[in-house]
Amino acid sequence: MDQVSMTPQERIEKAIIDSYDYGSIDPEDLAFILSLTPKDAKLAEMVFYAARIKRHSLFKNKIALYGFVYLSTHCHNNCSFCNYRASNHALKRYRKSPSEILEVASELTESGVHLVDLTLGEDEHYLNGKGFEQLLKIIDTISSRYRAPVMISPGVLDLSRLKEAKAAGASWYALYQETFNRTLFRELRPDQNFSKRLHAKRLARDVGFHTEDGILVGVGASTADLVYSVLSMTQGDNLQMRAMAYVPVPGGLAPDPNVDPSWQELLVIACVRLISPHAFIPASLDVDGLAGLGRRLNAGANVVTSIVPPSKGFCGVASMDLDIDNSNRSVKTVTETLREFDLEPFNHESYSNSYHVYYRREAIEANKFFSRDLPPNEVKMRRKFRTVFKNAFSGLKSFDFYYETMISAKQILSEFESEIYDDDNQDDN
Ligand code: MD0
Ligand code: SF4
Repeated sequence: MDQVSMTPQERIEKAIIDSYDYGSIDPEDLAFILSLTPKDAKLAEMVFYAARIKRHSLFKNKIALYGFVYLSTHCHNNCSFCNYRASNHALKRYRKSPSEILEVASELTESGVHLVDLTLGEDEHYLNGKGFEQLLKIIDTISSRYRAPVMISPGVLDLSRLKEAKAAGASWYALYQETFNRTLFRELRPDQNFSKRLHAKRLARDVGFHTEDGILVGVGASTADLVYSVLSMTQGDNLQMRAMAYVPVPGGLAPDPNVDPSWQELLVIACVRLISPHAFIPASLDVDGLAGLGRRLNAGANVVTSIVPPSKGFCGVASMDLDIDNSNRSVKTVTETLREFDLEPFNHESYSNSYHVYYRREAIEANKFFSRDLPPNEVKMRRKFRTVFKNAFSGLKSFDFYYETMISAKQILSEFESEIYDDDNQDDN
């Protein structure tokens, strides 16, 4: 059956089954999913549901929590979507001192975050000379003394700085491409080099970093652009991938009137989960605060990012102060929300073990379903998921039926849990 003669449900089923069979989704089907609107909520829920099952198959009900330290809001760049662009003279900027940074990082790790994300604008002070050495010391203290993995998000770094940061103890490098359409990229990140930015992530992986890439939605990308960006990003060997809705900034890029960016963000999250089930995918508190967390988790995210302690004068990125000083961005409030969705934070050891999912990815991608090289559990799990979906979808008469299937799938999930995790070394108790 070609895509044209399919019903919308059939099309989505095909995309989901393809994601199991081939680890990818046809561009046309992806375009169909990414252009669903809030009016198509029931169709979208099929995608979100499949994304949750995929998340569960690799991560169970465990979610990672990342602390966020925006240590300097000085920046020489002029990104049109960003409050901290150099041309925004209306903004009061700050540059925190090493002791302020360490104080907030230690508070975050004590509160239970799994990782500390050190983010800064492209600030000459911290990226050169003495400032960079201070930054290296900070990385070293957090990773060795506070024993927390460190992510750095300092913009494009050259190879020697990447090596130094890695040697100091950083393990993650985040650098968002925002779009893979180069024309749009020039509008978003004027005077920056698309290829150099992409290459920096490759260099980072070469020196041993895990990398994160990201797409910004609601900035005027066509559906085709968005499809291209999702497919490009998921081919890029990133262990973490995100979508973030554009929060309009005063005097900056005008928001795209044709899309609801927070909604489209959910669709991208779910599609990335289907294509790259092993990925860490953030639900950021930075866009819609705590209130937006549930729907992002429902779409298949498995990391809560942008946990920021209150009353310390540290900002977010997309939203500068949303939910910070009311303490809504804390491990405690986030954990309460997780519970409402039958989810809970990883314990710290199982968080580190969860990386192994990534290292099996190559085997998974190369061998797909039926290879004998896959661990027996993996083969079993994949066969079983596929059957569940086939059965659920072949009997699909109406959405009511679909919702019934969802309930019985809960049952099946708990069965998976024992099967997949029993002898698979990934248990975390
Ligand atoms: C977030 N505000 O996670 C942060 C930021 C940078 N690595 C991350 C965009 O929402
Ligand atoms: Fe600077 Fe980053 Fe903002 Fe661009 S997005 S202006 S690099 S802080």
